[in-house]
Amino acid sequence: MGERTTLRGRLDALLDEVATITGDDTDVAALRAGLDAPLTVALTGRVSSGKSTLLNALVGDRVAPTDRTECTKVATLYRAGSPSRVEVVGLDGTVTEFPGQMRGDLGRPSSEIDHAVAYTPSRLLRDHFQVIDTPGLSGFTDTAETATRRVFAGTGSLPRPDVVLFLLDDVGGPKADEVEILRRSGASAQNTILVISQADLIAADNPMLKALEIARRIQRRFPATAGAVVPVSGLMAEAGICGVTERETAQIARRGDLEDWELFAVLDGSEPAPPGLDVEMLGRLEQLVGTYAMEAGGAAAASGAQAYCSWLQRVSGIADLRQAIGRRFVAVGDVLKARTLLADLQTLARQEPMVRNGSGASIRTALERAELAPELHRLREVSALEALSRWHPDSEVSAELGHAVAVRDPRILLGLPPTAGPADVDTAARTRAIAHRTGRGRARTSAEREAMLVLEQTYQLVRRGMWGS
Ligand SMILES: Nc1nc2c(ncn2[C@@H]2O[C@H](COP(=O)(O)OP(=O)(O)O)[C@@H](O)[C@H]2O)c(=O)[nH]1
Ligand SMILES: [Mg+2]
Repeated sequence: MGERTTLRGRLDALLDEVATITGDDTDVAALRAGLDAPLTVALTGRVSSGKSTLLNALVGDRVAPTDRTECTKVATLYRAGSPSRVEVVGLDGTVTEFPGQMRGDLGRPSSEIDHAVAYTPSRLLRDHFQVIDTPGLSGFTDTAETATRRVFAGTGSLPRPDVVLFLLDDVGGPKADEVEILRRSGASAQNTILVISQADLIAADNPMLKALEIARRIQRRFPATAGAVVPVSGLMAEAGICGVTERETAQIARRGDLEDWELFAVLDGSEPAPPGLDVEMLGRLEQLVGTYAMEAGGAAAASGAQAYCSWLQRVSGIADLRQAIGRRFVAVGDVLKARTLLADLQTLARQEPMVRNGSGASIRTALERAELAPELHRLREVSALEALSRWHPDSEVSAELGHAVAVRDPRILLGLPPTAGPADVDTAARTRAIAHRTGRGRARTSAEREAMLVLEQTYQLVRRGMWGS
C-alpha cells in the first residue's frame, strides 16, 4: 500500500491542491502543522467547576492558577516550551510576553485580550497533548453558550480542540441548559468526555463510589453526547501528582489517630492541640487535598508521603480520565484531526478574499473530492456511528460499526484468525457487504440505513485492499 492510500497522504495531497489554488503556502503550512500537532484537549464547564485544578493534574504540574473565586479570565493554551513564559495576545493582534507561569494579572485588562499561550517545560505536553483552559461559564446565558460553542469550534486564533472535557459540577448530570449547549455545540461521543468533577465532594461517605454510580447513570441517559462519563477528583489528583511533603503527610496521619470529638474540639479551639498536631497546617491541607482525602487517607498517610500520594492518585480517578482521553485518541485521533482540518478549510473557503477571487469555490470542489476519496472512508464511519448513537443507539448494526471504527486489521474486523489468507478475507467481506446491501431495505431509521451503506462500503474497500492501517 503506497503513501497515496493513507488518510494522511490524501490530506497532504488536498493541502497541496489548496496551496496551488491560493498561491500562498503560509495558511496551508499552519494547517499542515495542525495535523502534526499533539492532540488538543479543551476544558469547559461552569465557573469553579475545577477546570484549572484538573488541568494541573493532567499536565502533572501546577501551571494554571486555581482559586475559589473566578480567576481564569481569558482562554489559555498550555503547550510545551522552555523556559516558562506567557504570551498575551490582544484583540488588536499585538502580543506581549512575560516570563514565568500563568497568573491572574496579565498586565492588560482582560477585555482587551483575545487569549494567552502559556509555555511550560512538561514532558506530557510535549509528547501527548496541549490543553486549553477556558474561562468559566458563569451561568448558562447566551454569552456562555457562544463561549462554549467557540471552544468546540476553535476560537479565531486558538486551535480547534480534538477532545472537549465538559466538567459537570452537579450530581444530577447535565442540566437542561447544559444539554442544550452540548447538543448545539456539536458535542458527540467522538469528541466529548463528560467529567463529574470534584467527585470527592459528592457525598460524605464513599463519594468516589457514588460518583461512579452517577457516572454510569449519566452515560446511559446521554449515550450520544459523550464517549465517556468519568468521575474525577481533580484536587486529589493534583495533590497526588504534584506532591505532598512528608511533614504534611505526617499531619494527616496524626489527625487520623484522633477520635472525631477530639478533633472537633481541637479545631474549634475548645481543647488545646495534642502534641505533634499543627492545626494551621491542617487548615492548609484541607485546601490542598480536600476533607475526604484527609479523613479517608489516614491509613495510607501512616505509611509516608509516597504511599499517600499514590493513594491520592489511585482514588482520584485521574487514570480513568487519561485512559478515556487516550482511547478516544488512539481509536479516532487521526480522524478527529482530519475532521478539524476539513472544517478549517471550509472556513478558509468562506473568507472574504477567497470568495471574491473565486478561490473559495475551487477549495470547496477540492474538499468535496477529498471527502469522497476511499482514504477518507474512516471519517464516514465515525460520522455514521455518531448519527447512529444519537438517533438509533439500540440498532443492530451499532456494535458492528463501532468495531469497524475501533479496529484497523481486516481479519479482526471480520472475526477471522490471524492465519486467514486473502481469499478468506475476500469471501467474508463479500458476504458482509451483500448482507448490508440487501438488509438496507429493512432499516428502521435513516441513521441505520446510512450506517449499513457505510458498512457495505467498508467491506468493499476491504476487498480492494484499501481499508485498514
Ligand atoms: N474538594 C475539591 N475541591 C476542588 C476540586 N477541584 C477544584 N476544587 C476547588 O474548587 C475551586 C475552584 O477550582 P478551579 O480549578 O480554580 O476552578 P475553575 O474556575 O473551573 O478553573 C478551588 O478552590 C479548588 O481548590 C476537587 O476535585 N475537589
Ligand atoms: Mg480556572
